[in-house]
Amino acid sequence: MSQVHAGADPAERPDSGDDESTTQHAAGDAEPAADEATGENAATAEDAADAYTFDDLAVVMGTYNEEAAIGTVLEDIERVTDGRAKVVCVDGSSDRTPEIAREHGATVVEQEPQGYGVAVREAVLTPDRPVVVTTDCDDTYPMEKLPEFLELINEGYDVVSGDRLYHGAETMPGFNRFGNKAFAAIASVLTTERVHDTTTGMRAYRRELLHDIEWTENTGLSAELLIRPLMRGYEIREEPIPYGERAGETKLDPIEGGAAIAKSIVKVCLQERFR
Ligand SMILES: Nc1nc2c(ncn2[C@@H]2O[C@H](COP(=O)(O)OP(=O)(O)O)[C@@H](O)[C@H]2O)c(=O)[nH]1
Ligand SMILES: [Mg+2]
Repeated sequence: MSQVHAGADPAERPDSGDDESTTQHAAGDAEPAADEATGENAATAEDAADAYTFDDLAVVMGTYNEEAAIGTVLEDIERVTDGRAKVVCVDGSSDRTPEIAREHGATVVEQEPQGYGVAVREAVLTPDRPVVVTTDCDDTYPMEKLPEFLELINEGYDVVSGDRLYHGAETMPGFNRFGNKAFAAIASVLTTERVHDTTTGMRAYRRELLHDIEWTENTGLSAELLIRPLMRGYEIREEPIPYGERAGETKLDPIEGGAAIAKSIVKVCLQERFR
């Protein structure tokens, strides 16, 4: 069984009431994941030569009428990665979003708007780079964390998942915050691993994993992208991230979307359990 590794001391977690509620952080368990506390298995100088750089990184996103945010998001990626990350936008917009994306050198895949997961599945499968990072195109996710996400992949993790709830996610609408905590609780019970944020839009993945697993969910794709690898024994790391104020309007209806996500979590967990 794989373990979810916490990116910060679980004891310091603001919402941690007791030991049971904390993310496990196992020392000396199966390589290749390094243990942050001890530095065990940390990359050696020899490994560093094979380490992935920004030239191996793609940052991908679904974009749907995000002209209020896309300029900032793409500039942040460019600045943080020295313009070396490949950017893929799967776009269903009727505004200037795709033009702005092209002006910034992004690859734009045009697609009728069919929901979050249809776009993001296409986005994660498009680039031929070995490390793929997802983000929303709404300026809520910290592109400044890209170097750390890449570093954690270099340490051996298969998935690095940005945990918005660790720092409180004050900018998230209260209903969504409640829902996200509930999703994490349900997923933790069904996977028997403590996870803290199942619907985050910011994660890094090894490319092979994205192609080795069949993805079936739409609104629930983000949860699926965490749960299937977790239940198949991949090494997962949850890394605390700040979560910003959204630029532009949300594209997901909280009630309809929330119900779809809950359904996806139960379905995917049961499928993985009995596969
Ligand atoms: N291409 C495409 N992108 C979408 C669609 N639905 C949502 N998105 C994008 O997916 C990302 C997540 O949506 P968002 O509104 O931020 O959801 P929230 O974070 O739950 O509020 C954003 O970048 C949206 O533009 C869609 O149907 N097609
Ligand atoms: Mg968003």
